[in-house]
Amino acid sequence: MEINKEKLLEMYRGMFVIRHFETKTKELFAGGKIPGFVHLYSGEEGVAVGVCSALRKDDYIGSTHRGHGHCIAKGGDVKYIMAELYGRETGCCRGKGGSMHIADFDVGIMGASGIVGGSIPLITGAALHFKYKETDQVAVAFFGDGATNQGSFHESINLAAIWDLPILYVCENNKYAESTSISSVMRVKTVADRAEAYGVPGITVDGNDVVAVYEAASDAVERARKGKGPTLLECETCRHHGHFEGDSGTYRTKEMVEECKKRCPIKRLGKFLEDEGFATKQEIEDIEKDVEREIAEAIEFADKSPWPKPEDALKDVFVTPYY
Ligand SMILES: Cc1ncc(C[n+]2csc(CCOP(=O)(O)OP(=O)(O)O)c2C)c(N)n1
Ligand SMILES: [Mg+2]
Repeated sequence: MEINKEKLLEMYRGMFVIRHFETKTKELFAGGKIPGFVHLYSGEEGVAVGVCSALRKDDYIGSTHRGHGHCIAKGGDVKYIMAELYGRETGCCRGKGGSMHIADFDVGIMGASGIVGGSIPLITGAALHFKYKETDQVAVAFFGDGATNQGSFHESINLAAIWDLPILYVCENNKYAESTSISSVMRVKTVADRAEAYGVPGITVDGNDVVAVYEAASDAVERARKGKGPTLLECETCRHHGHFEGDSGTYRTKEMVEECKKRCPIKRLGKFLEDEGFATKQEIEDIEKDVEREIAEAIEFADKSPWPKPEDALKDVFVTPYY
């Protein structure tokens, strides 16, 4: 597949935006600026950016509790996402969703979910809608290795298989569900092996190689758009931080985390860009500086934004007052 300089630099920028957003989120959470819970995506950027780079704006994704990266890669504005993390009225869900519940229909983010495996049936429903309406849009379900032991995953992929729905099931296999190693809760060797049971293609790629993810996702997207049905795409990756901020991380040795950091998808693409003459060190630094400025503006925007009004607490939420 032809991949040009522009696309490569766009993917570098996309991954760096996520990394810098997460680095700042870590600091802001520790400083008490962000309430609730955060699950950082650092280390896994190659998956979100590789997959979303193969999508159109009108395609839709379903995301997870570790969803900042997916939403940014799909085109979510970092200003509104940061404001959402802050719980402010200007957030993309008016401050009512927070870190784990980001949605923005304008750019095809159907929604993230704090329920493991929760968004898989929802985005499968979007794929059914695309088929029914005969649009050529594609849906993507992002989920972790742990979610592949949820019934919602198995039921959804089976329905998508028999109905040939235009969807990609993208498993981010970071080898852990909280502190549980995937090898202790799955008898088959790879998550992709599970595809055979549903009669769909199952592919495993190095999730820290953004170009490999992009190429595999592009093939699966083309298949889906042509009405040939779903693909299960397993992306092997690892997270740089704990499961959530505050996790003591005792189930991984320091060496394992160091090893993971060496596999950084951003450093890897940066080296490739320089080695292959796609970009100079200076061009890469310029991109990084520009991103740092963009994130600083997003933080300032969130910090200065108003809190939601108490009288709006029941607006835009699925609730029937019983008083
Ligand atoms: C239905 C459900 N069960 C349990 C939890 C608690 N929980 C939150 S994240 C998580 C692990 C998910 O692991 P995985 O799907 O591999 O995603 P990762 O965190 O590794 O990205 C669990 C068990 C939950 N949120 N929802
Ligand atoms: Mg996992």
